[in-house]
Amino acid sequence: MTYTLYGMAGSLYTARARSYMRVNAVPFTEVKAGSEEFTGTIVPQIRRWIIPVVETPDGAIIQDGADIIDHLDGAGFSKHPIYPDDPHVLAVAHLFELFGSHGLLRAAMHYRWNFDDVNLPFLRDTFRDVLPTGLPEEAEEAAFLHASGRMRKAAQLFGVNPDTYALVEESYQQFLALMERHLRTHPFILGGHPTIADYGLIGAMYAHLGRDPAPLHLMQTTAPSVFRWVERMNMAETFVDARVANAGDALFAGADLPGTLTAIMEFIAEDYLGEISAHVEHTNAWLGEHGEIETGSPTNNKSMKSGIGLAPFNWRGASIATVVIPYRFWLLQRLQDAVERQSASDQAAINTLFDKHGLAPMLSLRTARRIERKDNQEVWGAAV
Ligand SMILES: N[C@@H](CCC(=O)N[C@@H](CS)C(=O)NCC(=O)O)C(=O)O
Repeated sequence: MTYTLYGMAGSLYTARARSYMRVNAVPFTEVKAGSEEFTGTIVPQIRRWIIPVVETPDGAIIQDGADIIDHLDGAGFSKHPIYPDDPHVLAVAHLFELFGSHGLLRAAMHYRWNFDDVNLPFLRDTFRDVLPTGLPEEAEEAAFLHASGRMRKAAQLFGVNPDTYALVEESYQQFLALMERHLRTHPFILGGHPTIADYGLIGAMYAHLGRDPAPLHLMQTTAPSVFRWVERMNMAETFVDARVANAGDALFAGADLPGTLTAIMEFIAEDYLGEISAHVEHTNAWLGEHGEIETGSPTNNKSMKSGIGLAPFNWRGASIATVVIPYRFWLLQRLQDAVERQSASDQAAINTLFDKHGLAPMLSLRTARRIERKDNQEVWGAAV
């Protein structure tokens, strides 16, 4: 009954799936993505090099963090519901899933790749996970330079460049301070147990920002409660902390959410709404020029590649352009679909809640075609 997780210790999206598997005590073996098993057997089946991939005990193969978590949730592993029952809190959970898995990329990439004096020896070792085993030293160094060079380029595609370094640090340190304030009294983002909100955030907060030496130091010295949450998100044991014990297992409910949480929602509005809006606008213009795309055809998008180009927008006073990743629209749809399933009065209440915190457009921004997932890939859906 053992699962196999193919991934890498320093991979953001592997961290999301691994966190669910650890917290919920899923029996699994982790196999590095540089292994012959992964490149020779798994990659040909999913037709692209991408991690994480999970192989189930009966041989099914699943790529994508959200799909892996949903599959394991469906198999009954979740110790607590990972989708909140309360309609308001469910919508907020989806918001954090989207922001968590894509809104922290600038911080993650900056704090990994622009602190070479502190980070580089550690990264060189961590990247051995994606290299074939037993390479001679020189070949290993060449392969590391190649892989890290790709990632340094990817950082630029996410908007990290010398002109934005200071802004990226300002933004992340604000976020960290808000998270610290919240997690000082609440064990998880939405209350007493982890949900898709935590699993969305843990990718960047563990793999890069809670593991690479420079940002780990920042987290431990300025946000100790966030660091403890990162630890909790990587263990199966229940940990009772006197400071947060009163919370019990329950999640928040209703529209009256703690101020420490709504402050983070307002941060997301300020920091991320402009970017996702620009991406939707860019995509709709691009789709207008590409009427030939057939329904069901792959978006051919790897997260690090500029599948459908760069979208310009203003971020904290700077003009930047970032790579448009269709997968984000799939997560945005999950939020909107979850809201649309609610009663008319709950939908109105969620709108009011999102509007109050500057997030109303998150519920209405739509690409002209849906993104679907088929055979472990993102594909274009029908026009909406
Ligand atoms: N939507 C996917 C994204 C996975 C992803 O982008 N993984 C990165 C590593 S963290 C990757 O494999 N990139 C391909 C590459 O570097 O070529 C998921 O959430 O699982």
